[in-house]
Amino acid sequence: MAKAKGLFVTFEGGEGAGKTTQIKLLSEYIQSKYAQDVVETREPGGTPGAEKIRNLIIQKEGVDWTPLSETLMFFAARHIHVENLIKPALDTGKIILCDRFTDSTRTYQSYGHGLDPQTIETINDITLNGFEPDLTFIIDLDVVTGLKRAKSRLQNDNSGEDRYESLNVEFHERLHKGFLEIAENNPQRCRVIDGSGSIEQLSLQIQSEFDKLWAEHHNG
Ligand code: T5A
Repeated sequence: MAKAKGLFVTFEGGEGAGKTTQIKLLSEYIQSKYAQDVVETREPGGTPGAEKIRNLIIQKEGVDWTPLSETLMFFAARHIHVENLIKPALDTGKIILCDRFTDSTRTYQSYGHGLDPQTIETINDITLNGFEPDLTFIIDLDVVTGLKRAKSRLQNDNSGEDRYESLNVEFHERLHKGFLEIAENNPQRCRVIDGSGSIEQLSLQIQSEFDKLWAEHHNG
């Protein structure tokens, strides 16, 4: 596969880990240090069609989704997002910073809801044909602190998105284990960042890892 001109960086982790906060800070850093166009986006969502699917999945309580039907919807949204926004932006040299991607489906739908991991990889192959991020930050934070932070954030917005935050602590512990296993199995792509530090401490580590990726991309 030909190397894309831009860079695709994803942020993963449990609820309230600090992904959104760190995307904003890295975006500012890249624009000021490298004078580069940055696209901040999220999953599920990122394009009008994918945002409609987000509303379906996240905001509707009490519907009869199964783990497989939910997974198909996440991948339907992801296919639109990749084809209509991410790949065209990469082709024009932009840096994409994306809040969640396929690793969230691997953790939430498989470790969390019990779908066979091979089913997810098969759907991933059909939908994305091997397309993966250049770099993934996994922000690692203990579940109780993350849920507390997510709750306080939800009290200050009106998104109405609390479906996953409301699931039990054991569910979130399985996600936590899942993210760490993904990082262990993909050391080239994934960097685990300790989410218990201050916003500034995390941001400096993330900047330093991004600088290494930038140097490899331009010199290698
Ligand atoms: N989902 C998603 C799936 O099940 N499968 C999939 O395939 C995909 C793609 C939506 C939901 O969909 C599920 C997973 C999710 O449940 P989301 O919109 O990303 O995903 O929702 P959340 O992960 O819930 O997003 P949050 O906003 O809650 O978490 P963030 O973005 O990680 O955290 P952030 O930056 O908003 O910070 C939360 C609060 O903590 C503070 C912030 O100021 C904020 O108030 N904070 C810190 N405080 C102290 N120290 C730090 N270092 C801090 N960093 C941030």
